[in-house]
Amino acid sequence: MRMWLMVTLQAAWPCLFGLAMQHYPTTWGHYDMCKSQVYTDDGLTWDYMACQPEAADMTQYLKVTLDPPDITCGDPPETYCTLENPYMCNNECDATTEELAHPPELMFDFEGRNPSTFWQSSSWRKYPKPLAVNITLSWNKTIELTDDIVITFESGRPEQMVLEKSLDYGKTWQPYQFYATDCLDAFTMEPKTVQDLTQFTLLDIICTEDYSRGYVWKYDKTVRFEIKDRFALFAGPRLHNMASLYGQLDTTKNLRDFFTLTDLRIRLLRPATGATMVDEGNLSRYFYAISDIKVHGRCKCNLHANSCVFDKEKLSCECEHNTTGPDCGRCKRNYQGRAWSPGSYLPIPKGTANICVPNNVGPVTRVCDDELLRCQNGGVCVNNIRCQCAPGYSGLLCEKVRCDGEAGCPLSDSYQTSSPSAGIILLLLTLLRSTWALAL
Ligand SMILES: [Ca+2]
Repeated sequence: MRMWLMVTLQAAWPCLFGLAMQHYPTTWGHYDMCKSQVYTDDGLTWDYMACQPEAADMTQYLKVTLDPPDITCGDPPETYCTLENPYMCNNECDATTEELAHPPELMFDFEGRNPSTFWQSSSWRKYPKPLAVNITLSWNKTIELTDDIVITFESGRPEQMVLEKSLDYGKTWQPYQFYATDCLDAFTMEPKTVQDLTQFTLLDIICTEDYSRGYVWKYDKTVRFEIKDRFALFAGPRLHNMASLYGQLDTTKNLRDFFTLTDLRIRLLRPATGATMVDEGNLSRYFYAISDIKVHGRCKCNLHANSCVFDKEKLSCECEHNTTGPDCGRCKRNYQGRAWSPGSYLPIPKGTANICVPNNVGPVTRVCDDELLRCQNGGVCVNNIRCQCAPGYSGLLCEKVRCDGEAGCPLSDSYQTSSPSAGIILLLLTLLRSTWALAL
């Protein structure tokens, strides 16, 4: 079992947390602890707080799917030319030879070696039919982005591309950003950059020409989706005011959802051509090749877990606060004393845990006992929280005769529900509850 970010010993946390705070006072990660033990008048108890897993490289946990599935180069083997020099044709791709194969997993392996490893598509040999490729990254789990998505091309960057996301495991898709050398021509959208966005237009979907320039810019190989610039609209240019961002994330569901996804899809629509005319005599100059994709984020656990495990090829939150589910999205059985709610980032820095509480806790919800609050008509008091009524009776203290008939209850039954004895019992119950409430 591959595990990551497992719960660290509670005792070690204050020390580690203190160190982290010293060096990175304003970064993500204020919410590392879900609970801590504190001394109160009642003795040692738990103090609960909002918590979330640390951000990580999410490409370790994804499944990649290509459409069309046979679009990877090398079957049959092909030789490619460079875009810059059509006579330089020494890029060979052969799926049957390890050194010459370019499978999709090479987009997610360790980078930093030279030459880099990369996935490559087959060439645009069917021109003028479009060379369209969808690369889908699936986590089978909701995750939250914490840093820019960065796609590094080994080929020229595409002339047209769309980055999309799904929040429902690939059933529906929404665009994140459009990329083109000419936004108007490709998508009938005015070109914009992330710098054009404001706090009010942060969720706008834009088309940018920043990442699609031709081979003149061949040393600039990356295409980005700018998460940090969007955060900076609330948190300031160096993200120094994260409280402001957290406050917004807490109160604006749309904003939180914007950075949340289960799948990403890179739709490559037109490869780099470096010119307005496509050289039909040498179509092996045109293809896509990607050496690296960076997706940094964290499991979405609704602020109810500080760790996430990867087990049986699936991520899931290690839920605290009496919650359960892959995203800690509901209360555990027997902990449904109040409606489930996500944790809250506010107040800074510990947030609010909004834990799930046991069903019927405390004296306020005491329903029956063997002295003053006796169950009526042969009912039995169960754990002081409910009367188990004899057949034919219902009500809090089994004081009512059950009437199941369609014709309604006979008059005598109605009378019985308001009989003096039941009335006195209910009055006593109300009085006792008030007394308890005052005592609290
Ligand atoms: Ca690589």
